[in-house]
Amino acid sequence: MIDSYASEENKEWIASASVVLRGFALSCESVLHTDLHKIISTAPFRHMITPGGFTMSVAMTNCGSYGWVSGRGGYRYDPNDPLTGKPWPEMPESFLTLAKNAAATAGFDNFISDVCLVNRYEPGAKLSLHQDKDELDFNQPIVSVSLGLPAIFLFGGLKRKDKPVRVPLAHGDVVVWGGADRMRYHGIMPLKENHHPVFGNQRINLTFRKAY
Ligand code: MD3
Ligand code: FE
Repeated sequence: MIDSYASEENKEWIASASVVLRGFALSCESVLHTDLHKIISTAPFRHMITPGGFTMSVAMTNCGSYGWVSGRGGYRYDPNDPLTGKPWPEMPESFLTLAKNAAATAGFDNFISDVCLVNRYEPGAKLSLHQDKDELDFNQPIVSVSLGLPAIFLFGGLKRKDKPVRVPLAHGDVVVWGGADRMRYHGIMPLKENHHPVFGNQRINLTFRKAY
């Protein structure tokens, strides 16, 4: 864990149980990049279909014991990748440790993630306001790692109509969401065209969850 995070000054609380840890993942960006490439060589990015029949603009893959999948039949966590019928790639140690350390820094001890959903945003891709409610235990936090191009995160309320707050997220930022904020509506604004020296013309988001 980075020393500077021993201090409360580096934690940007955006709600009572949600905190932005600016640059928390910077010290491990190269191992994350290497491990991400291993994952996508086995389980490539794909554009999933929503239950309503639309193709998502965000491309996704997973690693860990389960993966989040969407299709005409709805959303679910599946131990196997539907593209190959084989288990998702194992969660790399670098991912597991980063998520655990970030959660602990935010006050959520012993966060053992069993799913990492990997989202890839190319320019124009967005994620509409939604809630994450496919997990078993809503007392478990969610940890999100932003890599590559910056994006604007929309942080809404518990009702869809609540006006969202805009939170800019940059390469290396980690956000931990839990407790009272776990069921808030949230989304990502359409990604702007840009270039990142390591990740290129895209934003990668690692979303760590405990599904079961
Ligand atoms: C806030 N991903 O995969 S970070 C998602 O950047 C998702 O790719 C976004 O929303 C992304 O479902 C946002 C993760 C996130 C996840 C759950 C939350 C933020 C959250 C639950 C409550 C509040
Ligand atoms: Fe979400």
